[in-house]
Amino acid sequence: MSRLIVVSNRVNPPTGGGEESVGGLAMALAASLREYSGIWFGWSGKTIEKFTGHLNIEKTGGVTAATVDLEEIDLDEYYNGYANKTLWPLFHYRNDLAAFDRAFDQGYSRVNRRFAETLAPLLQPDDIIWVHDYHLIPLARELRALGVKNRIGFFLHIPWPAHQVMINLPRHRQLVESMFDYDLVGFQTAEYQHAFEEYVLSEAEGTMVRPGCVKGFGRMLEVGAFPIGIDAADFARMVKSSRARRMRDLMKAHTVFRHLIVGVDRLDYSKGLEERFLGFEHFLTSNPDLRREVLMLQIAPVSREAVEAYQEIRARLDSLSGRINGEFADVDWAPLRWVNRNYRRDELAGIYGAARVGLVTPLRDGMNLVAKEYVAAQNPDDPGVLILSRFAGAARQMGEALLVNPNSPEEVADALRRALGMDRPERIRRWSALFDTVEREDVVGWRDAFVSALSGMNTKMRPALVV
Ligand code: GDG
Repeated sequence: MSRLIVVSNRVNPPTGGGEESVGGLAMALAASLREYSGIWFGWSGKTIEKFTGHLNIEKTGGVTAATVDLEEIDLDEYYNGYANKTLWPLFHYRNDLAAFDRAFDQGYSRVNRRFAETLAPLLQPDDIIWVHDYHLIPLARELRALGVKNRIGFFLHIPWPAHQVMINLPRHRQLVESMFDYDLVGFQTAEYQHAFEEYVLSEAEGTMVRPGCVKGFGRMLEVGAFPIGIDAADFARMVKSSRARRMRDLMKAHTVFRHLIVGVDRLDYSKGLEERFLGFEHFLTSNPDLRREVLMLQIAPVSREAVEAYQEIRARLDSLSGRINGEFADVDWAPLRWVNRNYRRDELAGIYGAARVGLVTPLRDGMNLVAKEYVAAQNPDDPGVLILSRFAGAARQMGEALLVNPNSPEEVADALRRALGMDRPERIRRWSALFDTVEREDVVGWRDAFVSALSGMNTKMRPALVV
């Protein structure tokens, strides 16, 4: 039997204290590895003056973490540079924000090579390697160059853009060709998978060998859609915890006679926060009768602060929230609470549980786990309503939500009005269907589907040994 080696940019094993780091990928991987006790390899989050390739090995919460420190310049060029100033905006259709800088490109290749050189000596012949996300697209190529013959899979957590968007990337062929060194490439939805296939057909002399197998650059590659889920069982446990209950009671006490509308997102331009605020403003303007019956809470812990676009969005939202409160607030009420703090997961569960509406309106999102967490936190007898962007991968699985175009303030405002007026039987009917999906298609199912497709067998893997 094989060991499972998970590779991602950051390694954040759970601390067990509920204070895990923010971000969908970290949540999902921690949950994936807990059961396998596998090895999680990646960057430590620390920098050193000169890269040594020294491995820090630590066992936390049932997960063996093997991490390396990177140099400051690696962070600038690879993490803040190519990953977050080039690929992230481009893959989220923000070509206007994408920086194309040769130094970023070189830093990206260098760090992928460093990761490969550090990881390769740890590998045993029958290990299965699962690489995650846009930071590490060429990792398999680097590993193959070192003679690694293991099965290697890749999962992209963010959207794969349409062909015409993708070709804005200088040297896009080189990047995509490197993906053919994987045995399996997974996407969040069939739509992203098809966009990838279309790229290969148009740009790489490609053909479809059969559904799920594409030929390009003269080589074959298995591809598939593996929609990620949340750790539904763990979330259900957390919803019942005393901290979650206390938070829910606190929020309820703060919103007596009012409905709470909640948004929870990393502070990121892809999450559509400005458009969401404008939609809420439109709702307040066009529904004077409902105005004083609502309170919107937007939690948005800051992220990627070293990237200018992220500093700018915060300033714009500060001013927009000031304008909305300035216009509508009264002596005893302000419509919008805008908070940049990071909350514990159990507290978030309590906040979701107190909210009559979950407002999840990204402009583009690979999946969006907040939508699933909101559903998982509802009281089955009196659930809230999920308003979800059509452009989140989650919309493909969550058709019983109120689906909206996040760019349209009218649609967002109409959906808010509809959600607030929805009777209990309809809320229960929609929520039950959503909850069913969230529970059935959870993170464990996602992991098992990907790993068994990659390994070509359904057997459970043996726990990894500490190296
Ligand atoms: C990427 C893709 C894809 C948020 N605020 C706090 C907090 N969070 C947690 C949420 C949720 C996670 O962060 C965010 O996950 P998302 O899926 O919504 O978004 P990304 O971070 O952009 O994740 C995304 C995901 O990868 C997985 O594949 O779904 O499309 O962009 O779990 O609860 N957690 C805590 N405090 C906060 O204040 N503890």
